[in-house]
Amino acid sequence: MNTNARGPRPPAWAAALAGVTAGAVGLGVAELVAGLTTASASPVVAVGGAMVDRTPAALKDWAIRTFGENDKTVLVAGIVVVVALIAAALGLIARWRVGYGTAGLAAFGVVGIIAAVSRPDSGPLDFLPSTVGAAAGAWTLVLLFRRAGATAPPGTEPAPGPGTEPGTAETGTGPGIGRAEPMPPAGPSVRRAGADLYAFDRRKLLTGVAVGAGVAGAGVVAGRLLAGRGDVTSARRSVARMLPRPAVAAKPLPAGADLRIRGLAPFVTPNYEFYRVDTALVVPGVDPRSWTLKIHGMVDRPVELTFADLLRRPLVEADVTLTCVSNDVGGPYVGNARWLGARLADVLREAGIRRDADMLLSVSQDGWTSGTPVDVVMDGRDALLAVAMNGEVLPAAHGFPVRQVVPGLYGYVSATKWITEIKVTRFDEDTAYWTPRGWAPRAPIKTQSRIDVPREGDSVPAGRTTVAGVAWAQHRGVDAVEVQVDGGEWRRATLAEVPGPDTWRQWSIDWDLAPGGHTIAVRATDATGYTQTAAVAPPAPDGATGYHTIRVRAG
Ligand SMILES: Nc1nc2c(c(=O)[nH]1)N[C@H]1C(S)=C(S)[C@@H](COP(=O)(O)O)O[C@H]1N2
Ligand SMILES: [Mo]
Repeated sequence: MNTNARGPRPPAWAAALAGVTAGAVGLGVAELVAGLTTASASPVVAVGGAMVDRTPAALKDWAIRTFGENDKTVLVAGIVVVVALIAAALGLIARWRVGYGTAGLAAFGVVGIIAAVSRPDSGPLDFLPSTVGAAAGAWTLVLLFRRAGATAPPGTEPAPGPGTEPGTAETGTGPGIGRAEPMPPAGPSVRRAGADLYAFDRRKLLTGVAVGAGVAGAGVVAGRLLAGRGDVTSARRSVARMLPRPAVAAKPLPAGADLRIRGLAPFVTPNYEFYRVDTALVVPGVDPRSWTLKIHGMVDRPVELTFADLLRRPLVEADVTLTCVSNDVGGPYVGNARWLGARLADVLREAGIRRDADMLLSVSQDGWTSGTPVDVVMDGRDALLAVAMNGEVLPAAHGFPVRQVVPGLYGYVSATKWITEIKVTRFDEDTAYWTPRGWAPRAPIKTQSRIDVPREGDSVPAGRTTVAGVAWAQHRGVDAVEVQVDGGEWRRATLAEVPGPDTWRQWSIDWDLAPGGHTIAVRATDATGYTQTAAVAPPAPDGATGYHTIRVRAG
């Protein structure tokens, strides 16, 4: 049968459905192949990753703020919807000529291939998922168009004559035609070009679509399961057994570090609640047995450490609060943990940093980069190659097996997760991931404070109310927090104890609130004597400023 002949056309809805099914089969098969080859570059992930890397900073910033930790899910859902729409369009185009539809699916495949092979961590098989997926999609489209329509073998039956009533076109009963639907009046489905009788077979199309949907779903599920082989759960378990005790243990937390006020962020952020920000659509699965850290560039002796090498070093414990530069004033992208790791400065000293180097360009397994000032890392603070977080092996999402932690610097210029490489270089020679995207090359954390209780918009009983929150000025330390109600006098809050200058600090103050609406503001002063600025600035390019201010109602 000649599906390419002009003429045989299923109705538009059927063609669109066939297109969407073909697209779904393509994506499902691609996921399956991606799982089989453990090339994590399924087209959705590859295209999504490419989009993440090419999204303007402002848009990404907006996405992070609007969708929070769900930003990746929203992106993937968006891609799937766009693919479905384009696939539907290709189905409609295929009514014209099936070859146009398959060509469109092939173009899809090419986009997927380009995205996959241009990933910084692409492997030799990364072209496969999109290639096989596109072929499967194209084949599905041809097959569905074939199923949707049947050409009566010439001469086997009376072709409806010119006098056939419109709207009740007899579709015949020959093999391959089955119980076809009555044709819509003057619909495009019945053509009588010579012997080419075309009839639209709805039932066959729908069963084909159902099979296609099944294949697509099975492909996605199986692909994901197979990709789960790259899962690091068991690797984390074996690392848990080999984690040494710290050579330099952190002092126990001061008893007064946590004010234990309901609604106030706990001093130690549990790992499962710790904010996560990164560009990775799929959490990189890094095998600690084959992991190495290469230190090269402006060094006297390039080194390559294995995970065992790292664990043989004296490990240091430190309480450090991480903060994301994208955090809005009052925002949630800040968390505090006890980290265990090797001193980065010692490792670098062994490599022998050249005098004129001023930047450490750290690289993650998935090709993300961060630029950290050399002098900050070497000044004696607890800059770590961390392997554990709050007494637990580093969670996969937080950088397993090894990440950087540098007190005092925003995450994007210091906290490289899944780290595999450090290039010792210069700021005027190398550029880290976020710099060309509108973020400052250097970014120390700004002195900030946040009100956790009450929350914006809360109603509280009139009279005495506890106002509490956290403040941070990592590596300088918080010396004072003041609270202001309705633009009046600033009053000093009580500060909780802290283990050192590298963590946030809880604070609280009791305030008598008269019935009615109130505005509560907070500001912190760090140990250098600097009081955070009231000037309101957005996160880009180097961190938001302004006082966190909430409105509450007392009554
Ligand atoms: N490999 C990699 N590491 C990364 C990032 C990233 O995108 N990729 N994002 C950084 C940013 S912007 C921040 S704020 C911290 C967040 O660390 P967390 O997710 O463990 O909280 O990780 C940093 N490390
Ligand atoms: Mo960040």
